[in-house]
Amino acid sequence: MKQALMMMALASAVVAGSVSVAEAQNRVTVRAMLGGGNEVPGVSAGAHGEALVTVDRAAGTIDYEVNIYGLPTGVVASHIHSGTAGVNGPVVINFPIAAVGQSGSFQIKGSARASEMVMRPEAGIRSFDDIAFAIASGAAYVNVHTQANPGGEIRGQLCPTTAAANTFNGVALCTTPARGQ
Ligand SMILES: [Cu+2]
Repeated sequence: MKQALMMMALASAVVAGSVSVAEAQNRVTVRAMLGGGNEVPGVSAGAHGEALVTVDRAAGTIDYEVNIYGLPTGVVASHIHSGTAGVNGPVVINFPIAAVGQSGSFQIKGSARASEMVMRPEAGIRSFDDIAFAIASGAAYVNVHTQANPGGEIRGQLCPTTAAANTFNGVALCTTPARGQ
């Protein structure tokens, strides 16, 4: 009896383990530190920010939270663009801006589904998964456009913490320290 209970406990632990592995393979969270120096060409206006983006392939969603600090002029748009560090690329996700023209410190937060994303075949972006893999591997960036710098005032490359943190395919074109490191 005792042995049977142990076997049951072991079996449920194995099931629980396989569920969490499946979830990990479907979900990747990446961060970006946003600054004017990351723009191409660079901008020195003093604002900065941080973005947290979670790609969930099972749910078909990309959740984003962008904290912006000390923006001197009003925001006009913010996006995720396809492109590696140092390269400008096309918009793939347009963040709805609740208060266009807002300056200072504020947050942009939301969730996008595939139907709200922009496919860019010319940049190799033809599907939700193409966007998911670009974000998870460091081939996408967050950009904040303002009245003073409509081409982009602060930018941050979305990077996994390590190559292993990109559980989609293990590719990391850049890495960024986890919070607290
Ligand atoms: Cu943009």
